[in-house]
Amino acid sequence: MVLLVHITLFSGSLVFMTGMYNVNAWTYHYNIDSKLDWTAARQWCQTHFTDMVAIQNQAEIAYLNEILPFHRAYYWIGIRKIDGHWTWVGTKKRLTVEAANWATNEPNNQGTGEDCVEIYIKRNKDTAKWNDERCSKKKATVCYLASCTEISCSEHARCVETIGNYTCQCDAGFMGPRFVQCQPVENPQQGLVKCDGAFGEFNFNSSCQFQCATGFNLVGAERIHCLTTGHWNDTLPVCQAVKCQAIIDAPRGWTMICTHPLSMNSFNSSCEFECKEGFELNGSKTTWCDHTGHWTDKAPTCTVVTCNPLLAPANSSLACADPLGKSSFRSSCNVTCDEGYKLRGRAALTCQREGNWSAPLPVCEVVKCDSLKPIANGSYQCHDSVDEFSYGSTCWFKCDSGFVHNGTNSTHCTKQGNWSHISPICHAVQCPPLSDTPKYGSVSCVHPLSTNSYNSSCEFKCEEGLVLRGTDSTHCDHTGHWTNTAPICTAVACDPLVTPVNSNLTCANPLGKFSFRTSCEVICEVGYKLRGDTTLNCLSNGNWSAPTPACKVIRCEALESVHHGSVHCHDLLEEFSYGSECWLECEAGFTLNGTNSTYCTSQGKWKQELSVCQAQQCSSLTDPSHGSLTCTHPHGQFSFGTVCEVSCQAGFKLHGTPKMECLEMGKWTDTPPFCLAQECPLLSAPENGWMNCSHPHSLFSYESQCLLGCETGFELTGEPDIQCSASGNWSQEMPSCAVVHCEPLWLTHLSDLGPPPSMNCSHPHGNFSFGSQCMFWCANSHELNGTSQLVCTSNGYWTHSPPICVVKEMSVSASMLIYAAVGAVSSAGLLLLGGLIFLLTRQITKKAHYSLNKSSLEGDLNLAFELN
Ligand SMILES: *[C@@H]1O[C@H](CO)[C@@H](O)[C@H](O)[C@H]1NC(C)=O
Ligand SMILES: *[C@@H]1O[C@H](CO)[C@@H](O)[C@H](O)[C@H]1NC(C)=O
Ligand SMILES: *[C@@H]1O[C@H](CO)[C@@H](O)[C@H](O)[C@H]1NC(C)=O
Ligand SMILES: *[C@@H]1O[C@H](CO)[C@@H](O)[C@H](O)[C@H]1NC(C)=O
Ligand SMILES: *[C@@H]1O[C@H](CO)[C@@H](O)[C@H](O)[C@H]1NC(C)=O
Ligand SMILES: CC(=O)N[C@H]1CO[C@H](CO)[C@@H](O)[C@@H]1O
Repeated sequence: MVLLVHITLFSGSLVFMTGMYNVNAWTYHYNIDSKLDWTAARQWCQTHFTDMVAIQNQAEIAYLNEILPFHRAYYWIGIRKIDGHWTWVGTKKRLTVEAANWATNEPNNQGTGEDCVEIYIKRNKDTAKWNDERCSKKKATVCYLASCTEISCSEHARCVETIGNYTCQCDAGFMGPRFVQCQPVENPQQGLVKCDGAFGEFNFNSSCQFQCATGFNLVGAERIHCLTTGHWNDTLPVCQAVKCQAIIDAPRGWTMICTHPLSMNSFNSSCEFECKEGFELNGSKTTWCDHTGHWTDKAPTCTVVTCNPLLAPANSSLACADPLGKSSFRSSCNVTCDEGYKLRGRAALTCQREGNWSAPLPVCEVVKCDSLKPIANGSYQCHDSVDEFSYGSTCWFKCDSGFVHNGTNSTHCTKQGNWSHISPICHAVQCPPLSDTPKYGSVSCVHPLSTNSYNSSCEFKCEEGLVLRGTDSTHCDHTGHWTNTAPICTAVACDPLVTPVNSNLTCANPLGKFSFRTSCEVICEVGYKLRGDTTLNCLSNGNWSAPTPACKVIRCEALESVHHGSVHCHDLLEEFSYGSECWLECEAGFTLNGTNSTYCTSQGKWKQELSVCQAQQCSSLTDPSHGSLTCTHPHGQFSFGTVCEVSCQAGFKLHGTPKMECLEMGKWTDTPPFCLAQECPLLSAPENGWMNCSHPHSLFSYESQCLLGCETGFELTGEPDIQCSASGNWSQEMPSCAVVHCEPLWLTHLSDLGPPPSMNCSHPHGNFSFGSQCMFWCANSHELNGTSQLVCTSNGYWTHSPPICVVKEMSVSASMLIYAAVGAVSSAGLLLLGGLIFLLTRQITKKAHYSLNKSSLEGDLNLAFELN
């Protein structure tokens, strides 16, 4: 018999972070009716419930001890020895020391095969403790029914059974409905991080993998994991630039400039090398720390710069100092030339930092003497040991025939470049000076070389008129002697001279009386002049230079008679000759201008020129205004004999004598006349008008012009302007001002009209003219239709149309008045002809023209007034 005891302990409440869920609690079930071995017991539990009891804590033990009834064989529980270890069969977990609840001295494994465990429920000793027993023993069974089901807890949570309750425990890394989160991770400097996980980046169970850029090493963990605690399992790694070994720069002769963009001597650091002055870099100029931590290039070395080795130039010696090495930077050399040689270029050379010498290699040239100039009248010959005219050359001199020298015969070029002796000069061989030049003769010599020396030659000549006796030339020969001696000269004679009349003769005779070179002078007496040459010379041909001269009296120019005058003279020798005196006299009406006498001088010229006779001068005249002057001038402008006549322009009249003459004493016969404008009759303004005049010359005379006008109500008869003509007449009759006329009024009565109105008019200037005023009235039974008063205006119209008379309070349509008017123009014309007298009067009476025949109406009258 199986007794199933169902114990419901309590309804559990599971608390999640977000809420509470009511679930059924787990339950314990036991079987005390049938005792079963351990395997059967477990089978029973598994068949009817979940499994054998698995003790989890002391509370549970105490609880079981309390609720289970006592049984002599006690109860199996779900622990068994497997492979020598006590193991919970439900979970297959080993029993831990802490969880063990063994009775005293248990497990003792009495006998063998005590591999199963019982619990002493309600035992006196060791109650609720455990004991190991053989599994084949039969005992009571205690089972449990799990309250946890698959749906008890959500994903990532474990359902934990408790007594009468269960708990949902989140799996590690989970927290209620969320994930545990770690601090987000960012890319490290110069690196990359890649994070992922089943539950999302940076969440529990995610991991991050780090990687560094080229040239950087990762320092720290390559991968980190997000722990259930929300922390990363390791610190964040960093990327560190790869390091290169520092370059040792001590004694290698260069300087280095490095840049370290990342850190000292690390990836991307670079260095530049430079050698000292005069040194050359061997190797790379730059190096760079690459991503592997090595410098791309080794540090270079510096070697001294060398110049091309020098060889001593020809004829010299070379001495060098080499502080840094043979023919290297700072080496200096000196070139010294051998004796007799001269340096061209620089003697001192230094090797410069670029590897070149400071100057080109000099050369030693042989010392030169000036080249010898050719010797005049001589020659030389040289022997040269090195070069022409240079150190070691020797030359010998020689003069041409007829020449000698007084120096050394030879010279040589010294090491200083000078000749040991100067070149000699070859002088021509000298003759003695010529001692005897001929008297009255001359010597002319040619000295091609020097005075009186070899090749000089002389020619002898006698003066003109002298004759040579002997040889005429001589020559200096190469022995220094003249070939001939000098000759002698003799003179010729002319004919003797006779003294001319009225003169004196004086002669000079250097070579004898009247012979060659005699010179005679002829001088005339006062008042006489020489004709011919004054000096006569005896020429070399025996003739006189000119014929014998004569003395003649001095004459002046003959004086001719003068216009309007006469000349008189007194003579000393002859007429108009030296000593003659003359004077001038003028006719009446003429006067002398200047001196009146003169005389003939010894030069044959008149002392003064005789003046002329000039006509007497009158005052000069000009054209009068508005006139002109016409003159005749027989002896000059406005002078004795001039006649002038004045005439006036048109419109002007002459006043005075028109003709004038200039008299003998320089006075005019009359005063000059003048021209006055022609006068017109005087004018005055017309009656009832005005006048405005302009007078260009004088009042109301030629070219005066007047503008005329009338007062209001008057009209001008004629043109408004009037001019004074050249003949002294006005251009028209003087116009007058006539009054303006209105149409005369008279009344007519047509048969079917009423009586005409009565009228009384006043006429201040004339009938029905400017200023006339008419009054109208009607008979008792009638009254006026229209105005009672009409006035004649300045423009010749009435102020209104005339009125008519109509029957009082009766229609006047049946009756009609006709007013007739005669043309105002024709009546005005008649009035003028009548000379301001009102001739034609037409009385207007009540009855006079009551009936007019039809023809007269049509011919002269209008049927109705046309008033404007
Ligand atoms: C069930 O367990 C939870 C959490 O362990 C607790 O808060 C609750 O009170 C328990 N319920 C009972 C009925 O003991
Ligand atoms: C290293 O140098 C190179 C070339 O100059 C440049 O392109 C690169 O960005 C540098 N790297 C770093 C990390 O500075
Ligand atoms: C006359 O004429 C002159 C010049 O034309 C003018 O200045 C002046 O006013 C005039 N006088 C009259 C009264 O019209
Ligand atoms: C016309 O008028 C004048 C002046 O007013 C008056 O003397 C005269 O008597 C009048 N004549 C008639 C016929 O009324
Ligand atoms: C006066 O005359 C006008 C026309 O001239 C006419 O129209 C008017 O009727 C007349 N008046 C009377 C009272 O007759
Ligand atoms: C609790 C959980 O899901 N853990 C997983 C974490 O990630 C590894 C693989 O990376 C899995 O094997 C675990 O099961």
